[in-house]
Amino acid sequence: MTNFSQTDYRWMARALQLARNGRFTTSPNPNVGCVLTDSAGHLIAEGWHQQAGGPHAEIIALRQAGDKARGAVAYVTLEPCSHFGRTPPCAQALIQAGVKRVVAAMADPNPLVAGRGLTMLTEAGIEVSSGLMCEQAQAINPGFIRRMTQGRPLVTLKLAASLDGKTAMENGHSRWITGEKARLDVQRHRAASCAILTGSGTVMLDDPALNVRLSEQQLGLDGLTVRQPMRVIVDSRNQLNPDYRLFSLPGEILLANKRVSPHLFARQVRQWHCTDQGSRVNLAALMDFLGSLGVNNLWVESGAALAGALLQQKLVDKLVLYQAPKLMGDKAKGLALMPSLSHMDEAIGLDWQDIRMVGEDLRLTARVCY
Ligand code: AOF
Ligand code: ZN
Repeated sequence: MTNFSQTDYRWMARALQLARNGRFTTSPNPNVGCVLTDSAGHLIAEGWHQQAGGPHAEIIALRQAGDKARGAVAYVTLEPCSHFGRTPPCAQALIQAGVKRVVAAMADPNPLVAGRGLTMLTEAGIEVSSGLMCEQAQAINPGFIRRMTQGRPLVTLKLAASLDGKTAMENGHSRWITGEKARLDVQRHRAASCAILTGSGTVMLDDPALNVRLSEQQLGLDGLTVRQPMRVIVDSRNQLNPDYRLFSLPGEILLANKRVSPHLFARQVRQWHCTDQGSRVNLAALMDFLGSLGVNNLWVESGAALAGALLQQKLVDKLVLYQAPKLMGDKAKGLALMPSLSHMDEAIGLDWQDIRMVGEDLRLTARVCY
């Protein structure tokens, strides 16, 4: 186990801070930050990865440093890459620049890299250490890590309910349970997601846009454009037609249905079919498919039926529940449709991660424990 100095912690903390700047723009790539210092621990240059296809964090920092990179220490939040992807390997660039020491927070879970970057650097005579602030680094890229290790996105289910856990009146009326600040918070979550999932029931009831309506300025994006997450609609009974609002708004759409629709959808709408024995869309297969498309973070905004199905099939990793200071009564509808249970040990357990107020509402974040 390497002994890291105070200076090492300081600069890795800065690299992590830089990496987080990429949270609205890097996918399918991870968020990565890099700091270059001289051997006395003075800052030379810094960089963060902005967009897939663009330069990696190390390259931005190296370009900024120029000749000063010779003999420098590089702090990177992810192991430098060793492969030719959309861009050439960063490990080679660090070697060529004459960097003396590389400190990485964690190995790259991408099987194309997976330790090879660190080996490449070591073999070139560079002093290499890994694992500094590893937990914090992992917390920046949970979706990327999930997709690289399991081929599926990290799935977050968003729910909005009253204090008594109700999401809609008996007649289906549900607008608006939570306040404006909570809805703005949802917009930020959408913006940080690669795709948004809902069901045909929600589309037919609410005719939602399911897009990001925040500006570059609101997201703090300097010189970058807001990305519209892919919208994924589960339509097991082929009930949808192109007249719903979301189909005419810009951005990619994946329609997961039973068979090719007889309707003519716009070109940005792709149809995908894989049903299970009950002839419903096979949700596990859908997750694998989304993984293959490069979806790291999937944000679900659905009704109780799809929410219940995803929970029962153990496909939800995280819950974000906005809870309004309202009581809707026992006739109103609940959060997730599930079969009747008879013992407490059959209930789905949660592990609270964060509780805070967002405007007048509560926001509860929990990990789902199956
Ligand atoms: C790094 N630094 O800043 C990033 C890395 O297609 P490419 O060339 O952009 O490569 C993408 C892969 O490179 C990505 O899946 C991940 O393994 C790594 N990302 N690596 O050294 C960076 N963004
Ligand atoms: Zn790289």
